[in-house]
Amino acid sequence: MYNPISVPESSQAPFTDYSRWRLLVNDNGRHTWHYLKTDEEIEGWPQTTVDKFWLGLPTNLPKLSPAKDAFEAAKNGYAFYKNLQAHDGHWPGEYGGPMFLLPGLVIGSYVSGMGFKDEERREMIRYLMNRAHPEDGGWGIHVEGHSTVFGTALNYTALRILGVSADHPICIKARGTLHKLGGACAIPSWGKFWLSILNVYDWAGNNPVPPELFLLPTQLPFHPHRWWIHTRNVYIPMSYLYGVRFSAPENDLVLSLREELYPQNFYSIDWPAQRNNVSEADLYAPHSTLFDTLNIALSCYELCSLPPLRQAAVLKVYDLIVMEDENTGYQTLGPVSKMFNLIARVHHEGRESEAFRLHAEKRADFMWLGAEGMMMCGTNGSQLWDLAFISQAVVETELVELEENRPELIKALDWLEKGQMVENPKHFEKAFRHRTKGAWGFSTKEQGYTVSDCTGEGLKSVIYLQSFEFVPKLVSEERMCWAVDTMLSLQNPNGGFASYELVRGPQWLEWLNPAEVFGKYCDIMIEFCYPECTTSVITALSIFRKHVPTYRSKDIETTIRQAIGYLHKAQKPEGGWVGSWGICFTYATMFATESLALVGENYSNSSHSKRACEFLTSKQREDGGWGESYKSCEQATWIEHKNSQVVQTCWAAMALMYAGYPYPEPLEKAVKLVMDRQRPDGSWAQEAIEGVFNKNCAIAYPNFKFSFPIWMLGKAHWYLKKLREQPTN
Ligand code: LAN
Repeated sequence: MYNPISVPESSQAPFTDYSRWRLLVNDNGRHTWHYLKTDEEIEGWPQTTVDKFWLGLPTNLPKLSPAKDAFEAAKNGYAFYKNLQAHDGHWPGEYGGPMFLLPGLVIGSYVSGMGFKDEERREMIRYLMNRAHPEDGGWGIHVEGHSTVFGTALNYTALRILGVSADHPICIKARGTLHKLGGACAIPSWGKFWLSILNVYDWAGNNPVPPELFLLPTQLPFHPHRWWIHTRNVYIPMSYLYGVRFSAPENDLVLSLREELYPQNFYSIDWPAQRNNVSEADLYAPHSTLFDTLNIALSCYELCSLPPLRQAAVLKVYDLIVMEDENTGYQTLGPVSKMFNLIARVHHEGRESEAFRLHAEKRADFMWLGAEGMMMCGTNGSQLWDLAFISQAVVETELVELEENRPELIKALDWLEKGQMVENPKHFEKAFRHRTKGAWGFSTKEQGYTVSDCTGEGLKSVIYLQSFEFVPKLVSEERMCWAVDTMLSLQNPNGGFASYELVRGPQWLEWLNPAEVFGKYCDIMIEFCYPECTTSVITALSIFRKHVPTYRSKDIETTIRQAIGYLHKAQKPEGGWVGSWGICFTYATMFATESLALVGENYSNSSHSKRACEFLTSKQREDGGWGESYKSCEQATWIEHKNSQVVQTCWAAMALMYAGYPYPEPLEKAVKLVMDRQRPDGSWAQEAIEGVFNKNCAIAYPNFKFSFPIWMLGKAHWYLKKLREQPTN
């Protein structure tokens, strides 16, 4: 355990002095939090509005004149939101939600011998305390989810490592819940893995994760390079750590956790019998019989695996780990691979290595201090994504026409220019990577992963912004063409677009989903086509071809046609599209009707658009809003949230406008609701969580509560005006 820390029983007030925290933004989008210790430091680095806002301190921004119409409300919204732009042009933000990431940060750092600053530890403890469910003291897989063994055992362990005593009320309560749920034996596979690394669960209680898979010929349909990139990039370091059976040394904390985490005697547990033991509270995607059978075979292989073969496989995956670190400036693809890679690097090269130093430096990019304490984010930020939406919003709403709104847009374009990837990865095919030249990723250029829809939204934003005279033309036409090449390279035979790569593996691989808590026979083992990703690409290509009609025009035409075909097929009979990355139908349907409109399909001439509108209007509530629970994504069916939500109301209203919905009432009611919920300074309050991944895990997009209301209100103002001028019958 790091040195014991004594913390209060109540976590409401910060455990550190919040006036001393600063967000450092550098290197085009990197953001890291720093605690200033001395008065000189404080004097030299005053706290900004961005700092204050995200820390939950009063921003004291002025009250604005009350909006008389939707355009004025959008204008007020942007007048507020401008203050949250960082000096480099992007809008930083918190990216929390999943509750299994902070334990990875803490366990991974601890076993690698990487410390934390005292203030960071205190605020991580506070975050975990604030996020414990008030009724039972446990944690779920995400902030809004019910308590599970996964969430409770891992976050409990994190608290203990961070220095909280087992006798603290927060630990006593959480331990009670953990034991009621079955104790750590019933933790899902990823939890078993983390606890084994810490040496508080036995490796024999894990299903095998053999690195030898990477020695197989790449032509095989199940070779890991064909898996979804997140599954692959987590499997790679896991197979290294499993291959070497990494285990932290025994110490007092380890010995004590072996007692605390289990209702039974740790030393009498039959470990092999625990491999498939998963508590009911956690089980979302049960193993298939095929997977269980495969595990029996692999377990037999483990008993007789040849040491030289194992050694060769371990070195092969280590090579992949090093290439991934170098390709991403040590950010890696995501927060889970980040910590697994770190442990593997330290195991292989030691704590004095350059790899340790670089991993330590970039670990800070995932640690975000919010009003409730310090968390581990879902990525190293959502820089491109948030910037792209607000830039398009300002253009589409005509807020851009106001002189006062222009400086931020120039800075945003500058960020986009610097954020575009202009080369393929250093380690390319050898590391199984897709091309990156011309692409934008979800966060920063350094992270370096092409995402289909981020490239689409990035390109759209550039074209939108550069169409104004006051904006310098920073991104050349040649560079836009590279983005188009990348997008075209990502279309699948069914016309759809997946997230980072082409779909490389067969659908039946989903039967080998080991995760238990994610996906359900789809979306986790292999790439998968998503309506949202497909539509961003369609809209970007449609806008690009208006701008540069000569470049690969036939390819673009065919791509769009096939993508629209995919989109038509993906529509649910009721009229909506299921969202995979936002909650849920309102999100995906907004993207879908936008792309249908760009190929000329709307309410009056397309049964698809019409059905979409009818579906959405049937879900509008009395108060004019829409509200769906994150459970809609888990179950792929509309499930009402208890309250209507500003962000979802905006998505639904935008969907109707893209579709050219001819009746004003639903939109007027939506506008009224969103205007009524606007605060005097132009902002909106945080409501329910907005995003999701792997069907089961919610993730926060707190910047959406600004970009989408601004966008919807501004758009609705002009749309309703036009409708009133040309009334339909
Ligand atoms: C994200 C965030 C952004 C998201 C969109 C761009 C919105 C989407 O349209 C494409 C997929 C993508 C890039 C995406 C993929 C999965 C991510 C990276 C995340 C939801 C953020 C966190 C999540 C990642 C898998 C979390 C780590 C957990 C594991 C299970 C590895």
